[in-house]
Amino acid sequence: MELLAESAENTLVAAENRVRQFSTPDKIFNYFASYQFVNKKNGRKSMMMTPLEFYSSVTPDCRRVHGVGPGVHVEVDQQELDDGKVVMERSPISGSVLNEIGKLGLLSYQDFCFLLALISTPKRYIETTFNMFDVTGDGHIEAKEFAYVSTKMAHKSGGFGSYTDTDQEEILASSSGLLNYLFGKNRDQSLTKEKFKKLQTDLLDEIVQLEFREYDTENTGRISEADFVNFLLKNGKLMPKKRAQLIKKVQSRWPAKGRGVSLPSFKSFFMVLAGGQELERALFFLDVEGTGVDKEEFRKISSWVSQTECSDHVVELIYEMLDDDEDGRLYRDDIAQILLDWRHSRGFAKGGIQVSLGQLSI
Ligand SMILES: [Ca+2]
Ligand SMILES: [Ca+2]
Repeated sequence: MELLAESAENTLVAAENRVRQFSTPDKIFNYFASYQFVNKKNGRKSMMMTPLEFYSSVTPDCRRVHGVGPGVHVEVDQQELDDGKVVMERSPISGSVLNEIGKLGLLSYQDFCFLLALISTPKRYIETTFNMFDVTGDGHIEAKEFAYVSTKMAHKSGGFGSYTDTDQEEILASSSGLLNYLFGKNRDQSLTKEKFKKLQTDLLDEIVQLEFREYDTENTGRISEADFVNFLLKNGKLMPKKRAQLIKKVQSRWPAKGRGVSLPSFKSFFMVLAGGQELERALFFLDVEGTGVDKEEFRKISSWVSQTECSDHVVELIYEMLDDDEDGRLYRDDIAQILLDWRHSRGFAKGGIQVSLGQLSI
């Protein structure tokens, strides 16, 4: 029986991985959102998700919360929300920002697009992102500016967001937990650059911790080297046989009682991967002679991309996996595909702020 349940869950996990990887953001949102908010005043209905459903929608292999699928939802109205009748799964992380937002309401599609953009934009460019929202350039994002830009950003079927007065009224009056969190229920608070940056940091911290706990089920603070390989290669185009080989290789170097990977090391490499093409570009830059980069150079690049110290052990692991010819050097091609797959598997490639400068894009 248990085996059967497990294989059913594996099938579901694989199906959800495909949704995250191949669907457009609106379809991803509809798949994971389990509520339909009914506005009793005008009869309008809109899909909404819980903060943990947001986590699930950007985390491949997620088993904490599963999507309900398109067209499946529970109807709620403002009264029911205010009365606390919506029972949401809560995040186990202490000081959880997802729970803080959840206490104030659900997430709309615009919220989803915004949060996705926030976590998939490299920290180095967060000020640029802030400036995009601060339309008036006075150093504060007001609720109106937020509504305007997030609607423009939201991908809608039939083209990107258009924006009308009705949209603005709807959004500002909506029960969005994120708007309540950022601008207060009366929409009279504004968002400073500091608060904006803090939101990105807090969100990423929590999402990374939640994902780490998917492996570290007993909350020991470490995961095995093999789990780290799984985390890196999730959904990659790598053949299952090749993946199994890599895991075996890593396991034989660091057997069950190996050192393991700590949460800070995991987090710092998550940031490297989330940094878009930064790592690839930096590798290319340092490797103009085409001789590859050694471990120390790789560690330096990774630390600089993630803006945190990348651990020696993680670098050892990466080389164990990817340095096929064992010359102690990695080339751009050794890592480019993994990086790309990793971002695609969580929809980051669709959500990040895109900036381009001539032929260069981030
Ligand atoms: Ca402003
Ligand atoms: Ca090599």
